[in-house]
Amino acid sequence: MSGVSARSLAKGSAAPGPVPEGLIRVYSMRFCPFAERTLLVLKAKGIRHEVININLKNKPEWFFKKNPAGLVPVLENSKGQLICESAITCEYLDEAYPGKKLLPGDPYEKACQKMVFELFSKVPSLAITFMRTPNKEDCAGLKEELRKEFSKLEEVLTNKKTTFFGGNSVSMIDYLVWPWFERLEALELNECVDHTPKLKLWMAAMREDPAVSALLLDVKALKGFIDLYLQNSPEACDYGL
Ligand SMILES: N[C@@H](CCC(=O)N[C@@H](CS)C(=O)NCC(=O)O)C(=O)O
Repeated sequence: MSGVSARSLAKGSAAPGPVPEGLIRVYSMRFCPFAERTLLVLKAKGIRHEVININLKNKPEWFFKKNPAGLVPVLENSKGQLICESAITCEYLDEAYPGKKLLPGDPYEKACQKMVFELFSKVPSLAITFMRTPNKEDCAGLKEELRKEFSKLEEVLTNKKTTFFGGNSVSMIDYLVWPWFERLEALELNECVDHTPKLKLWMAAMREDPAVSALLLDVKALKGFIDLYLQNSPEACDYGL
C-alpha cells in the first residue's frame, strides 16, 4: 500500500492509520504533476516516506478530512499534521528535514526562484486546457501561448548562463517546474520547445538527475491514463497496474 506504484484507494476503503514515527506520508496519484513535485523533493532529500495513492475519480470519503479541497498532494506527519498545496509541501520538506537544502538560504536567490516560479505559473493551466481539447487541430493558439511562456523561461537561462534555473546544480525551482516538461512528450507538445534550445538542454540535464530519473513516468502509461481520465473512468488512476 505504500509505494509510488501502489493501487489507489477509492470510496469505501478504510482510512489509513496514524503515520508511524520517523516516517512522513504523502497522499498522491501516480500521474499527478503536482504530487510529483512533492515526490521529487522527498527523493532528492532522501526522506523516509510512504505513498498512499488516491483514486481521484472515486475519492475515499475520509480523504476530505486530509484535504477538504479533495486535491493531492497532501503530506501527513506522525504528529497528524497535514500540509497541502504542492509548492507548500516542498518548502515544508526542505525546511523540516536536514540534508541537502533545495531552496537557497540567500534571500535574493530565494526571491529569484520565486520569480521564475511566477514566470512558469501559466503553464499548468495551458497544459490542462490542451489536454482537455478533443480536437488538437483547434490548439494552434494554445501551442503559441505555451511557446510564449517557454520563451520567458529560455530568457532566464540565457541571462543566468547556467544549466539549471537556480545555478549549475538542480534546486527547488527545477523540481517545481519539471513535471510539466516531462509530460510534453505524452501530450505531443515537444514541438513547443523547438525554439528554446536552452530549455531543451535543461530538460536533457534534468533527466540525468537521480530523483528525476527514479520517478520518470512511462510515456505510454501516461497516455493511457490521460485517455481514461478524460473519459472520467474510475480506472484512470490505476492505469497499467
Ligand atoms: N494547487 C494544487 C493543485 C493540485 C491538483 O490539482 N491536483 C489534482 C491532480 S493532478 C487533483 O487532486 N485533482 C482532483 C480533483 O480535481 O478533484 C497543488 O499545487 O497542490
